[in-house]
Amino acid sequence: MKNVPRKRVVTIAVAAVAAAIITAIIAVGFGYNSNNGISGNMNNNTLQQQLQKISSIQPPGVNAAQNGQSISAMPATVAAPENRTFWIKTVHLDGNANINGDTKHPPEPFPANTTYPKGGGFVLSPPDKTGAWNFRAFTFEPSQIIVYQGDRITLNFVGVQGPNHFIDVSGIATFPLKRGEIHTVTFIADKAGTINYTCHIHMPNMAGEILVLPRLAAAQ
Ligand SMILES: [Cu+2]
Repeated sequence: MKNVPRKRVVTIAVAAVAAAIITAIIAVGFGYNSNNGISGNMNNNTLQQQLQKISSIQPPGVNAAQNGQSISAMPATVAAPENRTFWIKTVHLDGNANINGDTKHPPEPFPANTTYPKGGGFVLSPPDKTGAWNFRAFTFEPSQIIVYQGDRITLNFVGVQGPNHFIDVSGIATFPLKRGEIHTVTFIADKAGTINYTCHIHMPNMAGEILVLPRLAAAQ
């Protein structure tokens, strides 16, 4: 020690003490993690979350995103049946035109020779005194709904456009619906496949379908 400067000895001693403290902290830390129940449960939860993610991956052909609608309501996992509620509005789309045109629109001839499917779903109104004519198409909004087998489904039919409708939910319910009314139908989608909903007085285009996907992911 004779040749070692005093300052350096102090530095080494301080470093040794610091190392001992750090070692002790690490040792206590490991002991805490391995013996503490809360810490252990958190790790198990993380593992369960990972397993749930893996089990919720859907097989090819059951990709709901390909069907375009109601995607935002799709659950992340299909492990358990859910209550699922939809609001289905009666709608008519109107194409308005004028054989003479106006300042913003070119003249449009009346399609006098076009034929449409019978059933009331398409209505062509001839030009009035001003030359204005209209083509109307009835529909539901939404016209496609996707659920999983076993889900409890609530359909609220809302009469918004068109004074009268007569709606059939295939095999489940049939009822009239006037503008301003809401008619609710509740059922369990117990079979995979499709359930059609139609309006008898605006066919063939006032029609929709509920696509009931098999609960494959939950069984695997
Ligand atoms: Cu209708």
